[in-house]
Formats: sequence, structure tokens, C-alpha cells
Amino acid sequence: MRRAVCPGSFDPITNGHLDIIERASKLYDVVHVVVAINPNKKGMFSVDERIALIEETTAQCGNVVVESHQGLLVDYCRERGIPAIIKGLRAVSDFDYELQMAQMNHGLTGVETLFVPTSPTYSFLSSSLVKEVAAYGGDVSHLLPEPVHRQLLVRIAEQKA
Ligand code: COD
Repeated sequence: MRRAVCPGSFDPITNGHLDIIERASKLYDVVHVVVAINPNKKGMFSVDERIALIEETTAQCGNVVVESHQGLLVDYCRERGIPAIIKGLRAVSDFDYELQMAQMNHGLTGVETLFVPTSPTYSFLSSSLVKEVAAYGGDVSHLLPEPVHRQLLVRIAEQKA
């Protein structure tokens, strides 16, 4: 069975993430979407909330498993015998850091990283930009899956209350 990992912070999942996950799910039998836990970074959404949103928005794929992981991504892959990490590449600016991580991960355990070019529609899109624009009242509804957009507006309202 061919398996791959799509890792990220997913705070929250955007249409850019979803595009990469859906495309990966057509290439692999099972795609593990891994929410990396960073204890030094408090997100807008809890890890459980992020997982629930990813599960809801990727349910149509039928072969996506969503889990969190604290620690090295290569350990997650090694423990499960998963040989590949899939990353989306938005622009040249992503490349330097992504290449570094890919080479480090390969050096650590031999896990391969495969890059999928983002759809041009989403090449400017990041979770942090979406949160910032939405917090100032900008319309980001076309950039997020509907349940994510709904929950983002609720969270922003809570934070302002
Ligand atoms: N279009 C296409 N792809 C996109 C888009 C978009 N608009 N936005 C994001 N992506 C893809 C990219 O591949 C990106 O890497 C991935 O989605 C996740 O994006 P984010 O922003 O949610 O998450 P990041 O960049 O914060 O994730 C970094 C990781 C969590 C993957 C990384 O820090 C990690 O592997 N951490 C685990 C600890 C570890 O092993 N560290 C050593 C690394 S060598």
C-alpha cells in the first residue's frame, strides 16, 4: 500500500492546503495529514480543532487519515513505515526552506520529499495571511473551505469580545 504524509501547522487549513491534499490523495492509497504540534507556538485553533476541520474538509477524498504529532516528522514516518512526504510549493521563496527541510529529513532517515506545485489560484495563500485579512474584516470566504471560514469568523468575534 502506497502511503505519504502531508505535514503542516494547518492553523487553519486553507484551500491551498486542501488542493495539495486532494491531489496527493489521487496519487497515493492513503494520505496521512499530520498536524505538527509546536509547543512554543500558540495557534488560533487548538490542535483538536484543526484536526476536526481537516477531517471534515477532506472527508470526500475517502483515503485521508488525520493525526497530530509532536517531535520530528521523520519519526512519525519511520514509526509507520511511510517513505514519502508531500509538500506544496507556492513560489521560489518557499523553495530555499523547503529544500533545506527535505535534505535534512532525507539525511536523517532516507525519507523522500516530493513537491507539488501549487495551483496559481492559491500561490499567494497562507493561513497567517488569511487570519490577518479576516481579522481586519476582509473577505476570505473564497480562500477557505466553508466550515473553516465559518469557524474563523466565530473565533475572530470571540477574540474581539
Ligand atoms: N499552496 C500549496 N501548498 C501550500 C499552500 C498553498 N497556498 N500553503 C501551504 N502549503 C503547503 C506547503 O507544503 C507547506 O509546507 C504545508 O502546506 C504546510 O503549511 P503550513 O503553513 O500549515 O505549515 P508549516 O509551513 O508551518 O509547516 C512546517 C512543518 C510543520 C511541516 C515543519 O515545521 C515540520 O516538519 N515540523 C515538524 C518538526 C520537524 O520535523 N522539524 C525538522 C524539520 S527538518
